[in-house]
Amino acid sequence: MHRMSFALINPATEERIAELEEAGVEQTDEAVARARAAFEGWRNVAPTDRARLLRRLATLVEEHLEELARIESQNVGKPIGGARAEVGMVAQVFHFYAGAVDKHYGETIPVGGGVDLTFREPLGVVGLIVPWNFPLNIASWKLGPALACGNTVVLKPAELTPLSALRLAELILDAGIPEGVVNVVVGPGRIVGQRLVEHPDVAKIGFTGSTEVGRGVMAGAAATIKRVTLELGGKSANVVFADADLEQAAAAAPYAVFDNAGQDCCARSRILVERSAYDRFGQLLIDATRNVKVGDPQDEATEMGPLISAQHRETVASFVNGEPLFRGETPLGKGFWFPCTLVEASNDDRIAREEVFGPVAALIPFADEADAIRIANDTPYGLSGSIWTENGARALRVARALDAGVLSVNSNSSVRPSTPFGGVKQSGFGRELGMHALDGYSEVKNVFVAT
Ligand code: TXE
Repeated sequence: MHRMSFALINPATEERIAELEEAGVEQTDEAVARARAAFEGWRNVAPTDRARLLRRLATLVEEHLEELARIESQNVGKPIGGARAEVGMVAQVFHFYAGAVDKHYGETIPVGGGVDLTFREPLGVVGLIVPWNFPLNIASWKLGPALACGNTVVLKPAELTPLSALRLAELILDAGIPEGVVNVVVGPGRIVGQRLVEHPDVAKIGFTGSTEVGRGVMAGAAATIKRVTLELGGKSANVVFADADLEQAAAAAPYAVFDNAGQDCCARSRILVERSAYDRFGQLLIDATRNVKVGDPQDEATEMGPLISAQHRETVASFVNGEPLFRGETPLGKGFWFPCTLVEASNDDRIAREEVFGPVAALIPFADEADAIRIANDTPYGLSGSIWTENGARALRVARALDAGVLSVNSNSSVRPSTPFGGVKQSGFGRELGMHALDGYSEVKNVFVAT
């Protein structure tokens, strides 16, 4: 069968960086069959050996950090410094799950007439579907726990950004992980992704992407009662109280939105500010945003690169109508650039309701603590968020009241290898990272033995 080829573009230069052949249903089925064939072997590898192989993979990622960071930077348009940090996290994630292999075990439960045991069994072949914004990172969040639990994998990277996953697949073999345990299939979501969702031999789909496609994945998975973990969109709030360290909050706020050019599911793209501090914070925020260094991703000083594609830039642009509060500068010439943009909004405006996935933040005033909670929760999403206050009791009160899976107080940070990550409401369900992710890649089996 003739296979289509497609070109990959560097979003900062619009240059072609690679040409690949597109896989279809047939290649997807072959990959599932290979993963299926490798499953019995992999699940029976002694836990200490499985841990050793994952640790070796983590070390190989560290040894190839610069190369992987360059690939990611060119393919996604990420600033090189940020790309290095992301690849560093990938290594940490594999280290973490190497350590988790022999720490995730069953129980004995007191019952009458015998002994009752639980086992943590792998699911089988899992399909991992990954987006283009953090290609290698998000792949590792799924691969780590999937492999630690003894599953085999078919990984589908996003069509626009498959290069780092293909290089990782080579490192996985170099680490000594047997052939067939991890299979990478590069092709369109509606063909390869869809086939994984429908395939009767795939036990679970770990999906990160848009809420719209996630809805289809969940519906498609129903036919074979597949397990799904969905990490979807967000419209997270950055809640700034007047009693916060406003300088610190304003200095951090741009990076909570403009990091990865806003193409971040955790972007705190609604900045809620207590009315009594609104003018002062607004000015500090404009000053901080003006300082964000936008430009060549290969330049060590660059903090923000271009958007992923021309098409995506059009979508982002459609959100900004009229004169914004602030619009930054971008390089001229080639590249899918979009400036850092701040707009004043009400929570009912489109800009405050839909995920922009670009460097655009909406500033929204609130009256008091109750009003802040009401506005922050008035969204179909519930992924992340930040709370800025010097009042510790208030920080905890508001953290408990917000509908979100991941919150930070006086910080923007959302992800660490050891802590659970995921959403509530239409941001999805299931947890990645930390020990919690292992629950999504294993099933509890109960065995009663009559004595
Ligand atoms: O996502 P898609 P896209 C949001 C963000 C962005 C928008 C569109 O707002 O602007 O989604 O991005 C695969 N069955 N997020 O179009 O389409 C696809 O090939 C199975 C938020 O890139 O959801 C890719 O591998 N799989 C988000 C993955 O799904 C399918 C991250 C995600 O692509 C499929 C990305 C199908 N029918 C986008 N169709 C976040 N929360 O981080 C596509 N795919």
